[in-house]
Amino acid sequence: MAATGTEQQGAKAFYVTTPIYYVNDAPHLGHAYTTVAGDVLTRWHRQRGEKVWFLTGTDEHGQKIMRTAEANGVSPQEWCDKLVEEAWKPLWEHLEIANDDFIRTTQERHTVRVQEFVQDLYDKGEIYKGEYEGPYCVGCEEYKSPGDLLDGEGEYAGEKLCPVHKKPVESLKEENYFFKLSEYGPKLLEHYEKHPEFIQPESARNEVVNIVRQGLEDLSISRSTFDWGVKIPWDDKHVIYVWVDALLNYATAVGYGSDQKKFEETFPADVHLVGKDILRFHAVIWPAMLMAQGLPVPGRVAAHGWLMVGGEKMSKSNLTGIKPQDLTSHFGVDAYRWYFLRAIQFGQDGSFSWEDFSHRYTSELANDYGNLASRVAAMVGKYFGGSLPEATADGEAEQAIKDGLAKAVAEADRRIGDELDFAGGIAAIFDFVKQVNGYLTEQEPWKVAKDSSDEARARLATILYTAAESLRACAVLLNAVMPRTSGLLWDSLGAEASLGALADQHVQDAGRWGQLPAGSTVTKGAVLFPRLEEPKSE
Ligand code: ME8
Repeated sequence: MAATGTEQQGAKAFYVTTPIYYVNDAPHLGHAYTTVAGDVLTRWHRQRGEKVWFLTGTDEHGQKIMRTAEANGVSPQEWCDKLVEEAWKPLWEHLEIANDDFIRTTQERHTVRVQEFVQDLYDKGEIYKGEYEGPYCVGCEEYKSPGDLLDGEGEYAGEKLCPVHKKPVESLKEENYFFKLSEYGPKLLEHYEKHPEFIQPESARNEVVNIVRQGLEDLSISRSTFDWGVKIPWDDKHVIYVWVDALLNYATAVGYGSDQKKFEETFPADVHLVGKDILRFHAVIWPAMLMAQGLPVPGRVAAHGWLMVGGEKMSKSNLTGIKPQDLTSHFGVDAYRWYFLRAIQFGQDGSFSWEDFSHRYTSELANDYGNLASRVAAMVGKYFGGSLPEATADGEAEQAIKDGLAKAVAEADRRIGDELDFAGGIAAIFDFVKQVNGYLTEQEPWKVAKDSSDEARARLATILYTAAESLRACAVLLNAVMPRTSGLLWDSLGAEASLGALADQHVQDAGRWGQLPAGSTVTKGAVLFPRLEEPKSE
């Protein structure tokens, strides 16, 4: 049962964010990976009965966007509007992302508050004017340390390259405003020490701690050679550095400076989900900005690995043309949402392969899970006229299923809900699916059905009830990952009539046995995971 509005009044929401993505191009598999992870995490917490806030959006300022718009002969605003409306929002809708808000950094609710934030820091003496001279990568929108650059070869011989983009960096010499980031090193280290959970995974945490230990430099927070950005309020020849502008979305979107109640009920984020490429911004610069303002810092910055293609980080330039929609049209949206979280350990890099996806789809989704659902519905139809029978002959085999379910629930809840170990949590649920399949294979209900004695009928009823009640739990546990097929299964079990909406079922309660009442109307619904068509030739 969902927690009631009164219970939740005033409580802080479990607040999760994705990065706000650059709209210089359409979203690709990498962006969808983070956003789906956020969606699964927040759906899981909603199904714990918690109040939740899930934010995503787009990062629209800076030189990269400006240059892309110029190259396409339109204004940056026109470019962003088009991409957001025609590419970004439609993809999130297609992937069934249930975000509570979508922030765009060109919105006034954001820009005005960014100016106020920066003005405040300036008034507090945290910002000073100086000169920046050094390399800058427009691809990363980041100031680089000379020591991190690569020596160019071939067409780039004699130039210094960004280690991420493998393209020449630009040499900047500008009058800039600086934030006194260097002063926050000790405070940050103290925070990391006191809150070991602040940066996830452990390897990422160590990397950040090392960077901060080596000493931080002050951060240039303005640019003066172009104007696509939020103006520095006291000096409009400068625009605010795009990362300072972007990070603040996490505050401005939840009422910073405009709706104190909403802000207090939401901020700070419990989890900032990020790719490891932008961990430093979130785990060093962002908390330092908040500390300078006397605001609370986020609970956790969780960095995941990269989706790789051909041994390199998947990016707009090396995608080999695979779009999320190419995969969803072949495998379906639910399988897409499931695959990347199931196949790649969150936090580590992973490669996508069409073969691996097809293989896992067929063995785990279609054969193990989909078949189980359709076989059970078919047998309840055939042997009991579609009315779920009562279990009156529970024995050891049934107890093993109940125990297996209790274990799967506890493990999935801990791994997905707390540890962000999506692969481990999903595996726990699918181990249970396997166990139920094994149970049916051993119990052979199709053989028991041949015997019409009372004892055999009771046995058959018990076996089918056990399998259906197990499926009831699977629908609840998999709803966060695969909302469409879980809904179909819920319908096929006739569960809504007695238990209510699937999204209102609490995950931590999914193991309580006996929830699906005898007499429920079980129908053979749509096939959950149809057989795949011939794989496309690549
Ligand atoms: O960095 N594998 O935006 P961005 C996994 N605007 N995830 C990937 C990926 C890959 N190959 N490629 C991209 C920005 N991502 C800034 C963020 S936040 C205040 C500002 C995902 O469009 C991953 O989440 O370059 C990564 O961190 C993000 O997209 C970068 O998106």
